[in-house]
Amino acid sequence: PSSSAQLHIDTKHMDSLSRVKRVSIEGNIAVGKSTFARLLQSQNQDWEVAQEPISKWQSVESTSSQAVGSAQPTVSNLLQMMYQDPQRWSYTFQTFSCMSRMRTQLQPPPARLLYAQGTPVQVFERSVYSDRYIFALNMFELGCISAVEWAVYQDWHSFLLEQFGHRAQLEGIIYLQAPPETCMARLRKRGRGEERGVQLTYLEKLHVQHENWLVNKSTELHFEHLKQVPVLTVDASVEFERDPEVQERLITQVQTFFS
Ligand code: DCP
Repeated sequence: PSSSAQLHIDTKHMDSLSRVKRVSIEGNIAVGKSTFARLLQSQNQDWEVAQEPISKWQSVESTSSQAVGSAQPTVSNLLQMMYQDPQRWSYTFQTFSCMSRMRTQLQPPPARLLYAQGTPVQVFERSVYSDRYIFALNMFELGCISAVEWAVYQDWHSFLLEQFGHRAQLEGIIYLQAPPETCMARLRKRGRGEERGVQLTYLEKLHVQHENWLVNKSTELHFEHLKQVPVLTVDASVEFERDPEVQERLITQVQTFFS
């Protein structure tokens, strides 16, 4: 194609790209983010969920310095290592999880969203913001991330988002709110091995972090646009997985908010 035709196609492509809204689902561990995301996608063909890259954190490949070039790489479960020895592994885990999330959040939306009839929405389970303002901050406050590690984390996090953040900005946040006790019951029920040692006090701390950021707005945020992002708080204490009536109510709430 001639360069003017190419330019025309590129401009059209850019227009479709900028129509895609980016929304993240936030909430405590095991509150039901994945279920809710799947529900949204199944009810609306213009919505597409990007999965949380948790399987990558469960199998990190490495090679020991003595075995370079010869032995098979070792596969480590970094999520488990973090829960078993948080002082040693929290910084490493938070670095890795945020990097893998950054990759996910920077990926262009799938082609089918570019041709959506209505408003296309790309849905993320969590974001580079909850990584920092919920989990990493929490680990720092618990003393599992040292002051130096926290300074280093914040430095690269701010730098990367200043450089690439415009491509990862959110147009909305859905906060699934539920009492920590409810999340604890759901966590026990699903029985993810790595989370066996998680205590209620930990979920209570994470709950306060969510409330401070998304409800009380008392968390110090370092990105201007993030302070303006609209937040929809959804009551996720009701069991919505098998109740079509509750599902319909929640979906209507979300669709009204983002229309
Ligand atoms: N995690 C963490 N630090 C992060 C992100 C996640 O320690 N920055 C941990 C907490 C959980 C696991 O990773 O053990 C996955 O957490 P999520 O709450 O993101 O995902 P769930 O699968 O628990 O969500 P849901 O059950 O709501 O779908």
